[in-house]
Amino acid sequence: MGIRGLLLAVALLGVALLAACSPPGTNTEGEGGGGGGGGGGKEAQQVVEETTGGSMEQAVCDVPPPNISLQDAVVGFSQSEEETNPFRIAETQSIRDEAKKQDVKKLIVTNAASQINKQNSDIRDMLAQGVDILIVAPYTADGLEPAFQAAAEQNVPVFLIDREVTAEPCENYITFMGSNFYRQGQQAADLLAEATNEEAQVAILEGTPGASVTTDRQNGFVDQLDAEYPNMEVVASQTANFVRTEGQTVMEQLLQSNPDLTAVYAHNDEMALGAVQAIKDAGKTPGKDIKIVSIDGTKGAVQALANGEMNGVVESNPRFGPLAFQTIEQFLTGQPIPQNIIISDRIYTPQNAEENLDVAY
Ligand code: GZL
Repeated sequence: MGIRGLLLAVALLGVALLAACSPPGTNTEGEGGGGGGGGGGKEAQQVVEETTGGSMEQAVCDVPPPNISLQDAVVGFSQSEEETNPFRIAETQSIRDEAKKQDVKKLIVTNAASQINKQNSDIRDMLAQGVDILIVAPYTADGLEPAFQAAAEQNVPVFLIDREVTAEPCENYITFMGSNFYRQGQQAADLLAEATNEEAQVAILEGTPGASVTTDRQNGFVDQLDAEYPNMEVVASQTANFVRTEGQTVMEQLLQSNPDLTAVYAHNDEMALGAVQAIKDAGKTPGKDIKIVSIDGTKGAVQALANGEMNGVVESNPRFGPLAFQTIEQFLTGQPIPQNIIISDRIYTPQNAEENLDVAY
């Protein structure tokens, strides 16, 4: 193994270890502020599970870091969706908390309100304000190319969190940090199989069309049903855009058009909680008449799971602050950065929900 390979190995170990045992201060109780971002100490932190970038040569983008320290840097964070979803609240809070902890010179935060064109203009505005580094939570897999190009022209490195993009790494971004969404879909299928004794008429509430997380959570779930559960049938699948009110409205419609529905898989907790309300309004008992599984790990969903109104939740941990800034620090000090840094997520079950409520967000 050459020196570059050794450097990469050391860097990867650093990312894994530091993310796994980030100082508790980042999410210490009470620092959550804003109603989100709180939750537990170290056990709430993200844990890096795997890093991929192919061979050593592919793993290292040949992009020279700006000659600046985090403490002298202006960092821009481009958030994608409104902060009504606890995932978004916790994600932004984690970035704010860690920027403060790392004594970053200045943090600018924008919110694209679920509009890809606004996210492009948000990023351009931050570039015009002279940001040195960008952290971006992409709204959709396509559409941010103009912003990436503008950043590259100004030699501003981009770090992706939370959702992937189709644009190539290196010329557009240094690395992607996030969950394995396909596996989350598979895990949701296993949880729903457990709750329905592997026999169900399933409705799916899908996330935002065109987002990598939607595609992967859908494919993971459907592929797992096809591979393992022949008596579980998807009878309806419709987007509700990750929004609770839309989840409720779509669920109302699906209940009317599919009276034999026995199970729901929601791509996120917000839509699942909307479905819970719709099922109640229809005079049925959520968690019993109709089993419900979703993804995120918000306090609302984990509480519903503890109450028996839901049947399983796969975590998608939004607390990217420690990992994002640790990775940026490594980049600024010339260490090789893997092109994909994948975090692991826990599984909430009816048996462990109550005891894990403090980790939910
Ligand atoms: C996952 C993130 C998803 C959440 C949803 O990383 O992109 O978007 O699971 C959110 O709650 O809308």
